[in-house]
Amino acid sequence: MPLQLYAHPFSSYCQKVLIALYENRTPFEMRMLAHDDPRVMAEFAALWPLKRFPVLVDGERTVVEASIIIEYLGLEYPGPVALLPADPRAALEVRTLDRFFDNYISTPQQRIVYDSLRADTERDPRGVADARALLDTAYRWLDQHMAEREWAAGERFSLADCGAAPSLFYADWTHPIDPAFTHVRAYRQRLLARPSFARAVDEARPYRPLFPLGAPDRD
Ligand SMILES: N[C@@H](CCC(=O)N[C@@H](CS)C(=O)NCC(=O)O)C(=O)O
Repeated sequence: MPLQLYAHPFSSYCQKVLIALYENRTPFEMRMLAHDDPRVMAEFAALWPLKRFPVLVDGERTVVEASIIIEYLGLEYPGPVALLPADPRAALEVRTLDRFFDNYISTPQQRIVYDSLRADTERDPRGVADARALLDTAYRWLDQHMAEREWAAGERFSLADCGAAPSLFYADWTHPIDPAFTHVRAYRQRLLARPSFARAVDEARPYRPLFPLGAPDRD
């Protein structure tokens, strides 16, 4: 049975895993999450009651959390691109950067988007302001961090870049990266040029009208 990925092409955390799958040309079957397909939605809810996607199914095994899925793929289905270095200390650096993109770029970005979906009476202006301030601080830190490196953890494309690509992509749509942060903007462009992410972005293009804040007319 092929690997099955319960996912949606427009989701940032799904794109994170798709990048890893595409980097290593790992075969898998997409179980597309769509509200007009209750059978897939029910399978997904039964697999992971927390209902956060993506979810990977490998035979009897269910793997959740994008970073863990990518680590699992590296262990069970290794390919030419090792997304975690074999050296445990180098791997710590990669995992640190991966946490940075999830916690300090993706999380505040999602907070702003989810807030926009609420009724006016349930909005959380303080939470949104905090999220925007956190993104500004994270962009500033990342700009210095990326000043002299090609990829987030150094010379090699890694798990951290899988997370960075969609999180910076949507964060810039949600809370534009100041032009002064030239290194962050250049890094975002390098990520967009990476074939694995370019493919994920292309596959998600038809869903842009779904972006709650209104997708800009650019990548
Ligand atoms: N910590 C999870 C986060 C996954 C996540 O937030 N996925 C979003 C889609 S990008 C989701 O499930 N959203 C549905 C919801 O929040 O109810 C991971 O790393 O996989």
